[in-house]
Amino acid sequence: MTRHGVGRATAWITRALPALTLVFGLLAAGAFAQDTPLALNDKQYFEKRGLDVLVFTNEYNGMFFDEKTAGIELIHHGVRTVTGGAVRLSPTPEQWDQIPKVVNRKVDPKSSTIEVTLRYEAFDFDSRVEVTPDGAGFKIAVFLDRPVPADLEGRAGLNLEFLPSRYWEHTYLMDGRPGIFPRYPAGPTTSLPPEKKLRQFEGHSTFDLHGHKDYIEALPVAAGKTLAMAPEDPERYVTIRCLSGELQLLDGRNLAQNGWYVVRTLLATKSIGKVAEWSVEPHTISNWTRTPVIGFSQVGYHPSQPKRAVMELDASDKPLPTASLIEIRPDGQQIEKMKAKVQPWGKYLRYNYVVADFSSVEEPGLYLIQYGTQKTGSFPIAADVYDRVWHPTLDVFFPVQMDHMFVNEGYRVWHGAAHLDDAVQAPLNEQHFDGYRTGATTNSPYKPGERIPGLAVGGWFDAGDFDIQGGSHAMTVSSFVSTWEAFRPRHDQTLIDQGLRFVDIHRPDGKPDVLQQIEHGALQIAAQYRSIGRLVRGIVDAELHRYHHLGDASTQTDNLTYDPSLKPYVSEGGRSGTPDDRWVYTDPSSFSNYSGIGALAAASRALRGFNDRLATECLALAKKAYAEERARPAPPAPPAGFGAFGQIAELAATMQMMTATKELPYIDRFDELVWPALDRNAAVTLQIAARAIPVMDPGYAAKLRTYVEKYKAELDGMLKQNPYGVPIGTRGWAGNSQVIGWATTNYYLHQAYPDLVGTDLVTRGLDYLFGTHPAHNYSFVSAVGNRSKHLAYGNNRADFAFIAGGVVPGVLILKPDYPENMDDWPFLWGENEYTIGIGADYMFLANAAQELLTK
Ligand SMILES: [Ca+2]
Ligand SMILES: [Ca+2]
Ligand SMILES: [Ca+2]
Repeated sequence: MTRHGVGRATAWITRALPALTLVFGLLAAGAFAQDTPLALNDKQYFEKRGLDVLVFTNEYNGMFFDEKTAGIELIHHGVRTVTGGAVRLSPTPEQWDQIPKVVNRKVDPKSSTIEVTLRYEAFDFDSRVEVTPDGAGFKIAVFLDRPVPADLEGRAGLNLEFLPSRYWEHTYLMDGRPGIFPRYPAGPTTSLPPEKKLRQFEGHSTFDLHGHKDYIEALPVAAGKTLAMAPEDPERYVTIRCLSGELQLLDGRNLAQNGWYVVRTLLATKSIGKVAEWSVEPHTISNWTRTPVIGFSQVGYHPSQPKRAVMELDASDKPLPTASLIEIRPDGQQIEKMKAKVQPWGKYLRYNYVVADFSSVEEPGLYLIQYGTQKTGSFPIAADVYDRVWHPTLDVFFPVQMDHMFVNEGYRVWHGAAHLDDAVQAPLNEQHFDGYRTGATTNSPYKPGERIPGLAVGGWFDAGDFDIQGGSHAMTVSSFVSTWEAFRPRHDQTLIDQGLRFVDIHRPDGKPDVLQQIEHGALQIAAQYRSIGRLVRGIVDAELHRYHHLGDASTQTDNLTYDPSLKPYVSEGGRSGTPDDRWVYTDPSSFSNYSGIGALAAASRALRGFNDRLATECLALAKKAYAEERARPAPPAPPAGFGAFGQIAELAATMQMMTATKELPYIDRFDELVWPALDRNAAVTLQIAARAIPVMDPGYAAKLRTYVEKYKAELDGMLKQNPYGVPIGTRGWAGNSQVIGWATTNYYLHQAYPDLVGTDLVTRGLDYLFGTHPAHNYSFVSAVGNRSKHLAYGNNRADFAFIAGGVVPGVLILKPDYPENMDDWPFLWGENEYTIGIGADYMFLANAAQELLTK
């Protein structure tokens, strides 16, 4: 129904006025809401046409706390508009507020009930939440065996959270009293004394005391017994009736930009049994069918490459027999260029998929795809479609991520020179909120709290936050070097002046930008090895209220060296009494050290002839650290979360060392490590193994071939698992990075074994990234392709904006079967957060595809 197949309610409304009028007519006649009850399906959620009710099919996971993907949730006319249904302890819970643990989940098909027992360990507080179909909707009831603990009286409530972007520009009725959902948070809030504050994660606080010790809570925007949300919009209309007590409507964005609208009822106190109950009726449109998503590459296609459109269809949609490729002529005429037979693919997750293949059309021009009455946006077929697709990543995304620099673009300053007060040794036995941790020793020559010299140089903000993360930083440097060595892009659109800490976007300075970025990364890693002798785990804010910073990076700390003899928020002589200098988390693991060594060795090669002094120092630091690491008796295991790469970190470092030096001891060590690594996990090892071919003796490639043959055989099975023919991950962070890594491995294997691995296994990774994927068809690279991620979790997410060239994680598969990438709400990091590693890897893949298709 929408022009581009992106099923958004607002688009639906503006573009489907006649249909809407018809629906309102039906509504007035009372025939609008279906009376069909919800049914419990075999995937353990409640279902009817236009509505799914999930009850803790997804749980709060301890990793990043409240990710807005857990609890009672609604998928309403195809969109997950509701999350977080649970007993919660604050009116509008923040990310780091306490989350309940699911201690029991009971699905009873006989009574059609799902019941979960939730526990707050810190308060020894258990509650049971029961969801049962009721009329056209469902009931939620909360039961207690013991009364609400005294500390939580008037605080524990039944909460349900509604996605602001789907409800703003909409209205509500509370007991018949009309209101407009606040477009921007406008209170009300109240300040409360700190002793009333419930402990947040590990005792950290999201509130910047700044000498003011109170914290804030949201107060209701409206209160009453019955809330009709968006009664004007048949896709979003939900009625909630409170069967005891009072309903409150609150706006969580008053506390945190990623807050949602919350509907809440306080639990009855000093009693047991049923302490809260709602009747919830999400309205459904009769025979509603989700608009098909036509997946295609928003960037377009090289004439010689396969051109597959993948259509994602509602389970009750009937596939059409054909789809058309329409050519758009210079005179504006649209002419059917080809009619393709629509091939059924089958079911994947919750949708049906069909495929239309337009590969035979090779004539350059502008095209669109028509499926039924639905037309996609237009896209080119041309030999140069990949020429510039990586430029925004290098021209804009990476400059914006540059730490310790002032970054300008035209009339706009992205941020001032940040973190000039870096950095001090982190304390012992510290659990940080961004996953960092220290143990009983500092693993460095420095005492806790002591200044580590020389770190206010180079480096990139890791992601949508502002920390320098050692591991991803090292991989980014290595990835840039791969791009430089394989493709030598002399692209220069950025001025980077390290002496003045000044960056100007779109202003060439005569130096290749890739080399300048390698230099910027190497400056930080070399500084770490110079001062500490190894790669750090991270350099990050000590306090949560600073870490969650959004805005100009240079205002995150005061850029002044901490001096404990001064009072907080007082500065004097370039020193400050505010303890905001960032902490350095060191890392004793071999994995980490080898990652840093590999990056230094790689940088030393690329920087030779560009910055000889730094190149020489990088290689010397790498050699010294490599020798020390090899001499360690029993290196500790890689930290959790680094998966298979932990096992091959030494292999990767050794590959970089032997490529840099061509010295026999490194080559021998590589030969010793590579075969057992291939036997253990060929999929993660093959890329490094293939890259070593030019350095190894001629027999090496022949021996490696058997592993490639085996990989290819396994690949053929894997490619049948979904209609896109790429590996789609199912973890809590979406899998674009794995898709890029997989396609890049295929590029290296194609170089050495073209008879085994074809070029389509490389370009398909980009097709996926550029729009041929589930959920919607935006390109996952902001500002690349006709339509792309225009909202994402960059450090400007509070502005509902994007950073050109940033690459997002992509489609998250929410259990059990819902592929999601929110396109109107930037705050789900697992779907929308840019990171530096994926950006650099994407640049490599884009260059690789261009090379393959033009040679
Ligand atoms: Ca981070
Ligand atoms: Ca430049
Ligand atoms: Ca400071």
